[in-house]
Amino acid sequence: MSKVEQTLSIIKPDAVERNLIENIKSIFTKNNLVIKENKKIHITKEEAAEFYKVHQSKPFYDNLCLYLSSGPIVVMVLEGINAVSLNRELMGATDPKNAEENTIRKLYGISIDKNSVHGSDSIENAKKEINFFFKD
Ligand code: IDP
Ligand code: MG
Repeated sequence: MSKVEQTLSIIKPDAVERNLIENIKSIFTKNNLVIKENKKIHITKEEAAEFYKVHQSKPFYDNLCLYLSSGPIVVMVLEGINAVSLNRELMGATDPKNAEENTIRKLYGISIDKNSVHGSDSIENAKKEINFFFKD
């Protein structure tokens, strides 16, 4: 089924640091995702902890929050047909070692924690995550 959706994408500090913003955005736009909102911000560890709350019981939670708040990030709302699953496909597997050829994480990811991008994993979470960064 094809449906126009919105999803949240984050370009993480490792990718911003390596000047990969435009390369990553062009992968989205070439694949029919429109960047509806876009901002470069630097969040606090507390904000990262709130954003990643679903992972609070995981052993990597503290590092994850420290990492997302370690430098500037770019947060975007992507819109298009099946945007949530399309973005996940374009991102590739969480661990860049397991990511398919030509996915963002295969091309640019350094490691499972420095994996260059975040993407919402469901329509419901996309709504929550978009609201987290773009409250109107
Ligand atoms: P996802 O980003 O592919 O949706 P999640 O399982 O939601 O992956 O995990 C969120 C983030 O937490 C990942 O992008 C990655 O940076 C980090 N992470 C996940 N699993 C591990 C791990 O086993 N060790 C270290 N970091 C991890
Ligand atoms: Mg996830």
